[in-house]
Amino acid sequence: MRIVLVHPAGSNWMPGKKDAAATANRMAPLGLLSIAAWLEREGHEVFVHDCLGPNAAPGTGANVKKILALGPDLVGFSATTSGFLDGYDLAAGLKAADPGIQTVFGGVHISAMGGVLLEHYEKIDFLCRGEGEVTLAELAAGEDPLDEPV
Ligand code: B12
Repeated sequence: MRIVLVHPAGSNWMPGKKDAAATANRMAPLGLLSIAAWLEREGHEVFVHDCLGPNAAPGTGANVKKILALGPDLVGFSATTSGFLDGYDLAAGLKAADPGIQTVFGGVHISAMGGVLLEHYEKIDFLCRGEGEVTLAELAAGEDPLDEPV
């Protein structure tokens, strides 16, 4: 399966406060890189798209185009609270262009908020709370991660 893992640029949602997200969020996305290594070992083709990386495109539309050009079957988004809405905008753009693309969100904001996000953000197909390596590998293999004994 072709999988793109996305690190959204992020923004400060707090009204009246300085937005330092483009500086604060500019870092190696360690969680995504760990998942990418795991998925590659499982035989998947994996790309990491960092919206603040050296070849970053400015804005949602340009990033959606870059992700689409990679021809993904599944796109995973890593979200801090700052990155969540940006990630969701990208997911919505991808779904508008190709409704067959599956979207999955993970990261600290998802671990904190949990399933309630699925009620409000319809372009998200799956959420992953906690560590994503095994769960995403199961999803990519067509298994239902919820079938696992807990
Ligand atoms: C290290 C760290 C940093 C480092 C980052 C280094 C780097 N290159 O990544 C530095 C010091 C730069 C940093 C900065 C900041 N941080 Co910080 N940081 C952490 C810390 C301690 C660990 C994060 C980490 O690297 N974990 C290890 C990696 C491997 O795990 P992970 O990223 O969580 O990914 C795993 C899972 O979440 C999941 N997953 C992640 N993404 C995805 C995607 C998919 C599709 C799936 C399925 C799963 C999945 O699977 C991954 C692998 O198992 C956490 C606290 C914590 N214990 O999590 C705070 C934390 C993430 N930081 C936080 C904050 C607030 C900040 C700052 C805003 C602080 C500031 N005021 O400047 C900045 C900006 C960060 C930002 N993104 O905007 C908050 C975020 C709160 C929130 N609600 O979003 C946290 C949770 C601390 C806290 N409790 O308040 N941080």
